[in-house]
Amino acid sequence: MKKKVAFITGVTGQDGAYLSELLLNKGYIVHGLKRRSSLFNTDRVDHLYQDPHIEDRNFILHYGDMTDSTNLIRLIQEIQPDEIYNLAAMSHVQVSFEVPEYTANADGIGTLRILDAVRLLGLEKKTRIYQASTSELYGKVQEVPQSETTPFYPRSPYAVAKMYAYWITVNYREAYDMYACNGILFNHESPIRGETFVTRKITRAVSRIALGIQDKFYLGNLDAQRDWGHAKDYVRMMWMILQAEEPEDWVIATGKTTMVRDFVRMAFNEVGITLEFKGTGVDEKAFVSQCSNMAYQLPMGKEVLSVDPKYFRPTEVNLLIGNPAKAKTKLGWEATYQLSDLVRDMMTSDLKLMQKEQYLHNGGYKTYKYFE
Ligand code: NDP
Ligand code: GDR
Repeated sequence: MKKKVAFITGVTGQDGAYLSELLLNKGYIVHGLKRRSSLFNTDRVDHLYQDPHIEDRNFILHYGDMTDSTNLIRLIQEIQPDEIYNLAAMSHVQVSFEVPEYTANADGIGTLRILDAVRLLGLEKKTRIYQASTSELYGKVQEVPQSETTPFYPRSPYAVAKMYAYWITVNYREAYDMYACNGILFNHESPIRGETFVTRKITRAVSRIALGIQDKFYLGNLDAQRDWGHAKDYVRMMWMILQAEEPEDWVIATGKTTMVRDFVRMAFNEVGITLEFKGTGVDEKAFVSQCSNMAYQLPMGKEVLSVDPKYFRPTEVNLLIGNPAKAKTKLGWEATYQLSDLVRDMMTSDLKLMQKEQYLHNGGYKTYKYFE
């Protein structure tokens, strides 16, 4: 039987890496779009890499960029994909306030470039398209929990760009009868989550603090509430969306929400450290109140976390909680990871990574890597 061919933009990102693994295991040929950068940026997919001299490769990377139409058209023409997963994006909400125009170009118009390439090449009936939409579309709370029918109120240049991408996907589906779908995914994390998203920033910092190679760390809004799932569960649903009979839009979430502050508590609990939070708003801090694991003993009362207003966003999304009922009833999708499993997975991985750093640190090498 002829192998299915998928094209993944954003293949070097968190979701791109997990989705590539999933599709390769299902027997697909996977083509991925990677950006040229001055250093290798393929860490997350290096384990899938195949020497270009091998015949019949099933994992092939191509240089390209979401801001370059001719490149996208040429690649789609060459690859003739059965499925396109458009995951590429400038995906950091806070950074989008600093690079709004680029974000609109890559995340918004970039999606149009993919849809239009498929149309121009006459692949409307062959190629199915998945668009990585986001719970950030809901923004300012209109309704909880948020479902496919909840009105949008985007609160950042990122969310506004993704709103354009959402609607242009719907429009191309309706105007040209294309199989194009939005997955409205709530936050999903993993051990390979980008280092500046809040969960990974927390699990890295907690690991370093527990191992004695960092003193404390800083966060912004500790009251924000997010519906956090595991990326492995969510990429499975991306594939399921493109196998459904009809093209539709889907909310993917766990249906539970947690405050940033409680994610911090859970991460410290993984190393047997209990925290006490004192103060409010910009004056809030967290101190060690108990250490129950002999391997990670910190002085009682040690300050390990402070709020730094530089991480506050000009407009914030305070509460996200999704209703995945449609995905469950129509496609049988359910999250298999609880938040506690996710935190454990991330902490186990970051503790291992940071032990390497600790080794270098103890050997007198400077290991501090700048991260926001
Ligand atoms: P990441 O930030 O980990 O990955 C983004 C990917 O997009 C990277 O491969 C990046 O390349 C690539 N990229 C960025 N800009 C361009 C560009 N101009 N041209 C080509 N490639 C580009 O994101 P995630 O894997 O977490 O998310 C995947 C998608 O899902 C994104 O669109 C995101 O906005 C969306 N999303 C994510 C959610 C989440 O919680 N993770 C929730 C809802 C939606 P490089 O490695 O070179 O930077
Ligand atoms: P989000 O994720 O903005 O929801 O977007 P992020 O992890 O960046 O923030 C979540 C919440 O934590 C608060 N916060 C901090 N965030 C960061 N990054 N750094 C901090 O120091 C910090 N302190 C508190 C934030 O204010 C926010 O409320 C993610 C991205 O993956 C998007 O691409 C995706 O679309 C959405 O999830 C769903």
